[in-house]
Amino acid sequence: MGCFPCAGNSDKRLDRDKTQTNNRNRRDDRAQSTAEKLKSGPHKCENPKAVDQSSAAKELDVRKEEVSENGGTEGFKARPFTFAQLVAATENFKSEYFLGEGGFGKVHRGKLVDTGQIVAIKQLDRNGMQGIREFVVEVVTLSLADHPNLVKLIGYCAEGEQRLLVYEFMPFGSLEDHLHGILGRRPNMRRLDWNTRMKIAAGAAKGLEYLHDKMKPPVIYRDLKCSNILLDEGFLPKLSDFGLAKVGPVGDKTHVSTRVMGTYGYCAPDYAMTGQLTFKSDIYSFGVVLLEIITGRKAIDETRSGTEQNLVAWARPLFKDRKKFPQMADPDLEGQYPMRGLYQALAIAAMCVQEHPNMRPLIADIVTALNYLASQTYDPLNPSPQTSRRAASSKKDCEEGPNASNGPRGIKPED
Ligand code: ACK
Repeated sequence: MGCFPCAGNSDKRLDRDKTQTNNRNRRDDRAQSTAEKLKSGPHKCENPKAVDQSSAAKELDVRKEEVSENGGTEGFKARPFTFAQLVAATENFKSEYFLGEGGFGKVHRGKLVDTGQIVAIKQLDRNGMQGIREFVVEVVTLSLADHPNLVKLIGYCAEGEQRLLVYEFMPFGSLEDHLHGILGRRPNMRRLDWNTRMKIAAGAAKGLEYLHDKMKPPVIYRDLKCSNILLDEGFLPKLSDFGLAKVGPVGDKTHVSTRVMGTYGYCAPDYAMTGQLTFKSDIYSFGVVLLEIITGRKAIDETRSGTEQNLVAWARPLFKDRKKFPQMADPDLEGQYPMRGLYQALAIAAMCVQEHPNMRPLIADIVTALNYLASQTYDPLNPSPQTSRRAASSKKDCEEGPNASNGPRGIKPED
């Protein structure tokens, strides 16, 4: 197969005004239907709304005990809230505190009355049982996780029909906002510079590394995308929205069989086709995010024509022609990036979005490579002769593009 097919649907989350768009509809039921068209077989798409309600409810019952006991489970740190406390924190979900809408439901900024802490409160959309399952997964996953690159879950509310999650507030919004949305266009908000982009990429990779390599049991994120990378002060990135997370394969298993979920444009083609979820599915999504960071293009952009609509489909032929690498840099960078750094970042992205999952690198190697890139601070006023854009038009630098054998510290695809 060629690149992942992208039959004309896009992630439409452009800015806060458009966040009413329901992510659930976008999530890869589309990838699933595309995959189904290609391969009708055992992995039939279920309608998320038709998720087995009794099993979701059962799961909730089991988990609710863990959740409502608060502390009964080792490492469990989230705190229970009453609905009244969250109504008070948001002044009854005042519209001016509305931050946006994700796959799970609406998100409001709030201030906890007892501690004064500013928080983000996500309210489960009660129409979908899928949301209830996501609620449980998110509470359990985030309660057990503790890493500076994962958004902190402060608490939850499971009262009557109400399901809400309370997070630390991320004042700089999402990476999506900055790359493609209104924040990036605001006159008082500067475009992300190269150094910040590399720091964000390295931080997001560290969050993913924590899920894959440090959590016990390891977790596959399954929904890595720019709108799920939230930014703290200083542009510290944190992964959020763990509703689709899955415990990774254990023992000698290589994959988990699931129904295909995720977001169109970010979903690995192998996972979309087979329903077999692996850690490498996340690596593909990470590659798409990294490409967005470098190019400023969206994973799916319906305003573009033909193969340009799908970022990976657009990038693949360019990866083969190193003279074209500078064309891939975000025009908003206005040429202010280190050419060698651009090549190396593209090399990492190219490896991540390879079609064959085994050829994609491990997250630990990506972290090492991106840490190196993030440490190479680029000064546009004083670009070093070796890394400046002009110097890099030399043959030598061109030979260090994505097709060169190694990226920083020799990142290699898995054997
Ligand atoms: O892209 P945004 O500005 O960042 O709009 C979305 C919206 O809520 C739906 O997900 C925002 N959001 C989610 N969680 C948080 C958080 N912890 N802090 C700040 N904003 C958040 C997200």
